[in-house]
Amino acid sequence: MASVVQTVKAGSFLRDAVSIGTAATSSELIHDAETSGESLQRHPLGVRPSGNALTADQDLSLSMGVFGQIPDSLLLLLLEFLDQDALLKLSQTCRGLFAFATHDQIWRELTLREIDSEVLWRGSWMSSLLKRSTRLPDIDCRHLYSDALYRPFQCTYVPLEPFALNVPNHNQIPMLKDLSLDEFARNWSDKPFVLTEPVRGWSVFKEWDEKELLERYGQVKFRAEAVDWTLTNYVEYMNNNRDESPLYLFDRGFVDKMDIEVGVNGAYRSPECFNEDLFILLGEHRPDHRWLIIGPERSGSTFHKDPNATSAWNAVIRGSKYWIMFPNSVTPPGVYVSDDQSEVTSPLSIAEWLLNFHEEARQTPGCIEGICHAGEVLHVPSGWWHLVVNLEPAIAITQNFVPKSHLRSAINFLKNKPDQVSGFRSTIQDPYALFMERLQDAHPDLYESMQANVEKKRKWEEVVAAGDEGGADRGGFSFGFGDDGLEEELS
Ligand SMILES: O=C(O)CCC(=O)C(=O)O
Ligand SMILES: [Fe+2]
Repeated sequence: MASVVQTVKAGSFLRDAVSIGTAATSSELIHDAETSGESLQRHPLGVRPSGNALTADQDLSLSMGVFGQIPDSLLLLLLEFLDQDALLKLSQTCRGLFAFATHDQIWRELTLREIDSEVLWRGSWMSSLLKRSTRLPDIDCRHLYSDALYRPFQCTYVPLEPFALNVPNHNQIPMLKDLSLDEFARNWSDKPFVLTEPVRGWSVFKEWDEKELLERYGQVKFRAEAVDWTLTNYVEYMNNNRDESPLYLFDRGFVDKMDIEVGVNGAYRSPECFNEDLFILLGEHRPDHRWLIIGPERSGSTFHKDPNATSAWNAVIRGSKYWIMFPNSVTPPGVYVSDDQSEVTSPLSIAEWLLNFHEEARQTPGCIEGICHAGEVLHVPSGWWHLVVNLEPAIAITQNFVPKSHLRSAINFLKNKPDQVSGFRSTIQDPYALFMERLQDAHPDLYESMQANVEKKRKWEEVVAAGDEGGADRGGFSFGFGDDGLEEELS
């Protein structure tokens, strides 16, 4: 599931991607970064970026035997295949291999791969897996030059605020005090915006903070990427980890787990302007559509589109989130998408994307950005790319919905991309057929107009196919219906 863009809610699951890597950094560059105010954390063992090897008179990789000849990022990948005993033995062979075999990212992979049950967080993945505190001995690795080891530290400590500041005027996400259902349908269903006031009456907004949640739900298990951890354990992790891409709590079952009511008299409710939601017709068969999101600073979601061509709102209860978004037709810089959009590859971490692509992204036409603060709700229109990063520890609730203006996109998605449809229970064989049946019962007029649309598309495809017969080469020009193209062309 990891790399299928449309089939996951959270981009944080899309991290099995290619590392594009930051430019090799020399010690002079490190110095410059220090004076320019960029974060410059010394690697705990003193490992330095690979550029330093060019002028060095010592090199620890020369004593690593055959391992010293393998590119550092490949070596890390190979070490991920070892078990904990082998890693510990290897770490005792020489200083260079000590740095590689104790690299905490490897221990994270090992833990997440090997341990089914909950692992008690002890401040690092290595300590947590070994079930004891493992303060690493102070071994001097200043003469080990490795971007693969150094870069995650650079990314972990890079300050995020500068990326969220000085947003150019034309990129600014609109901030609205309030919006009616009607105004939303008329003018706003295709545009990102932030509602600045809707959350204030919610009891979750008044009551939820870390302390309160721990008291009430400390022993409840929530999903954080591939693991189910108690909230107490997750909060320990959240407050004391150095992961470049922190594990993100993203739980779709929170309403039941926390035993809360949703709606007018409930703990929270959808803001009025988002209340038209045609996926309600699916009743108990509707796909996953609401999530509790908790994460530390630096956690967030890498670029993705929301599932099944739905729109979403995202309410920040605590903390703040920086959002950067692009319309359907603009693939964000640094993101690579397969033709059918089922595969998305982007740099390994959010910080890495920010360091390498944020500047270019900001200048790309269509870019929309802004900060959503506690008490505010952000709208993500159907089909929009978005990357989100928590600027401070954050709690949020998000919900997906299908307004009438995006009904065609959702239907086309269910019909034409069945392999990318997500969130339905496995007992639902044909989500498209089920939805059309429900639509026909509840809104026959709407059903008719959607059917007419499908018929127009079928005829169009016949015409195009006929034109294609004979194998004429049309050169560079191609003309077809994407999901949204269909909507634009035929509505
Ligand atoms: O809060 C986040 O990390 C963003 C979640 C998201 O992608 C969404 O709500 O659609
Ligand atoms: Fe999303």
